Amino acid sequence: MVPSTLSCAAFLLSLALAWPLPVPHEEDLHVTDKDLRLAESYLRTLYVGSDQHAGIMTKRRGNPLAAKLREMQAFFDLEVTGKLDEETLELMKQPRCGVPDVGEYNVFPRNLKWSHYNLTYRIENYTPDMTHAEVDRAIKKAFRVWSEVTPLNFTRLRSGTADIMISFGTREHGDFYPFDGPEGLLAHAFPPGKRIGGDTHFDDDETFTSGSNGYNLFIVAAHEFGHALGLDHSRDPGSLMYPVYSYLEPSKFLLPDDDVQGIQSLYGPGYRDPNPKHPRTPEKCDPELSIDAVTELRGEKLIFKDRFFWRQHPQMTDVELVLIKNFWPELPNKIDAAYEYPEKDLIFIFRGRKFWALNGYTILPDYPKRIQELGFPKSLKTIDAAVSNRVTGKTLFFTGDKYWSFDEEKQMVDKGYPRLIMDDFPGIGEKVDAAYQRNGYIYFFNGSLQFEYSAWSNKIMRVLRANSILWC
Ligand SMILES: *[C@@H]1O[C@H](CO)[C@@H](O)[C@H](O)[C@H]1NC(C)=O
Ligand SMILES: *[C@@H]1O[C@H](CO)[C@@H](O)[C@H](O)[C@H]1NC(C)=O
Ligand SMILES: *[C@@H]1O[C@H](CO)[C@@H](O)[C@H](O)[C@H]1NC(C)=O
Ligand SMILES: [Ca+2]
Ligand SMILES: [Ca+2]
Ligand SMILES: [Ca+2]
Ligand SMILES: [Zn+2]
Ligand SMILES: [Zn+2]
Repeated sequence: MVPSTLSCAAFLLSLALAWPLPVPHEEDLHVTDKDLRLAESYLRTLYVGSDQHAGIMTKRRGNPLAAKLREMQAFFDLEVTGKLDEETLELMKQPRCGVPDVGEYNVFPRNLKWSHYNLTYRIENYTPDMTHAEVDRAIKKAFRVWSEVTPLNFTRLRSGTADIMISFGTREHGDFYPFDGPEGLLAHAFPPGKRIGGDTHFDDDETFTSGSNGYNLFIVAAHEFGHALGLDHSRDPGSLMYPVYSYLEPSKFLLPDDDVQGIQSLYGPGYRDPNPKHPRTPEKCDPELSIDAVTELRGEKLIFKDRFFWRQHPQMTDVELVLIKNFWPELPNKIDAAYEYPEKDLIFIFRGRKFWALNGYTILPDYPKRIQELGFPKSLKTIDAAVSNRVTGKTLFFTGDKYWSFDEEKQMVDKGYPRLIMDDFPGIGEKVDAAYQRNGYIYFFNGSLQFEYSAWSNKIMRVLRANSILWC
């Protein structure tokens, strides 16, 4: 085994600016020396395969870093420019695991897995950040994530050598893969094998917690144990094995389907899965796809579905799938409705009786507020959809079979509302899942359908599949 390719790390704790927001006025981008050093170290640590492996035998042509950069951009579904553009740089600043992303190029053989299913682990030392009991619980729970869906069985040893030796260390800690101080690298784990195989190290210059501050030890450990059992990184942003750290409340954690498929391809299913509901990442071209909410944001479209949204750049036909929490950690995991109010460069996001006002990444102070502050009755539990009608200047709120007209200037619901959707928007159905407007048309979503409605002539122009908004 060549440990050098197996080092696992995590990167800077910037609040997950996966793809930077378009700025209202394009600013000049200056790549600083610090950025360049970050990029170089990122690519050398995480995209090791292509030159250290193949490069041993064959001299590579061209610039190996540019080739690695293209690999990285392809892995993350970024535009493959081979240049250190802003989107790429922002992604490099995200906290993430440092196990290399390029499975195809890995030095160690594919399908490396344990040959016995009764694995042992030992916690060699502790972090001062948490009590011993908290660490023990987080580790045990992280193993349970995997044992519930496989025949694997994890037994804790308190002495001697276990298959998976777990320790906390800082900087150089005995395996020639030094950690990097606070932020950056979080942890690393070695794939199955003798001696160091399976071993999992946490960077104790991080603050590990059992909550949402710092890095949640359970989440980091569950990811690392995936490597210790033989999994590579996944490109599915909803998966646990996605390289970038994102917080999920441990009590609500369900192993995503992508990870279940991965681990079961190595070890098969378990005897009994107590939580058989494994969340699937939505597929944009699923013909049955329905949508939670849509809004424009500075010319882009954001299309919300479950824990995710797709970002659609105005000039590009491909879309990027992003976790809501990676963009706005304070927002809930699923939203009901969203609309943009461009006059103030704000978007409003609704979930249940609460709503948030956002300016780019920033949630305005004093939010969330309650929807009744907008003038809605106390009995109203949710907003289904919201859209700012550029033709009338009014914002429309849909809920059940009714809708309200809202005056942004006066911050008041207009008189005479709610009215029936059916009476004023005939043909679009008796409910609205999501709505947005563009060029004088309002697009209403109902299940897997989308109605293009002319706000000028008050009639349906076209009926489309909901997923045509994603270029399907
Ligand atoms: C695991 O199972 C193997 C074979 O069944 C056995 O030889 C070994 O002692 C077991 N190890 C532990 C730690 O239970
Ligand atoms: C797991 O291992 C423990 C201890 O060796 C044993 O008591 C238990 O029955 C095993 N469970 C399974 C599902 O193999
Ligand atoms: C809207 O969706 C509901 C079910 O989700 C369906 O019963 C209804 O017919 C749809 N309306 C239209 C106009 O397609
Ligand atoms: Ca080991
Ligand atoms: Ca670190
Ligand atoms: Ca909705
Ligand atoms: Zn990893
Ligand atoms: Zn280590």
